[in-house]
Amino acid sequence: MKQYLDLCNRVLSEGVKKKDRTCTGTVSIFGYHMHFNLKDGFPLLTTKKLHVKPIIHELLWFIKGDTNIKYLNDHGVYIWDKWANKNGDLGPIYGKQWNFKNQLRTAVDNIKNNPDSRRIIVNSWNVKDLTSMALPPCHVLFQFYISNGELSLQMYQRSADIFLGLPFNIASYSLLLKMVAQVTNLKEGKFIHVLGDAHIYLNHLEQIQLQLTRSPKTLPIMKINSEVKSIFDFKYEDFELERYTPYPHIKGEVSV
Ligand code: DHF
Ligand code: TMP
Repeated sequence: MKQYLDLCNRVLSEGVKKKDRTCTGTVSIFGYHMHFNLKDGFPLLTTKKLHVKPIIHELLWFIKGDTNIKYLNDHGVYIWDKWANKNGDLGPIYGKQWNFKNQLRTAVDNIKNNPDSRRIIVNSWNVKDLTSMALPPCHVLFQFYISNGELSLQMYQRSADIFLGLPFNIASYSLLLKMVAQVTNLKEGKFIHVLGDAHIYLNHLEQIQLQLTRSPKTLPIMKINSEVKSIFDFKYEDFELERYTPYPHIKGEVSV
């Protein structure tokens, strides 16, 4: 996870101060990419402790097409509460879009049946729905690529909260890659993460500095139940994280 610390250093040294929608203010750069080879372990940040429970539940919630926080809350996950309306709805965000016209199912089918296709894409930036979403998609689009029996995934993120959201996003898409590789009988390749506006909120600077004093530890291993054969059949109990020995958690306020 040296790449994450490299990004933090880059933003601190070359970033420009920008006002932002939430009025917190950020330091930001535009355009950055990271490569995570899943053979090196599961890219879960070690320079602060992360909980995998919200990461796993959020991903299962996207896959099943749900956009109401009730499922998350019922499983003790509260990361989306601040953006939901009084009925718990978030509008047609990721879950709705991944399943719109069966985008995700079609992507998995194409990986199996047409692996050289250059069109294996799932796109959440549905222009007609943007104004009804609680937040327009941050992770906008992802594409799969297959070579030498290995599956890779590249994702474009238009806006990245480097301290809070980004570590979740890295783990979430790496997990999605592992799940899709398993159900398509492919080896796990790389997760490639492309960032647009990559920013550190001004009220996260101390937390980032603290992480920069910590040297990354060996990555953990994420085991998933090898019996599961459809991307739509995974359950929380199918995941097991091993050998995760991070530095302690660091709190930070989320800008709404
Ligand atoms: N807005 C902003 N400003 N930043 C975000 O990262 C963000 N992320 C959203 C929605 N809106 C956002 C969805 N994802 C947390 C993590 C991811 C997330 C929302 C919130 C969060 O609060 N993480 C805390 C506690 C997590 C836990 O419950 O374990 C953390 O310390 O990582
Ligand atoms: P924006 O819509 O004005 O860009 O604000 C969204 C904020 O949320 C921005 O700081 C990026 C952050 N974010 C992530 O970093 N990852 C996520 O998965 C989500 C949903 C949001």
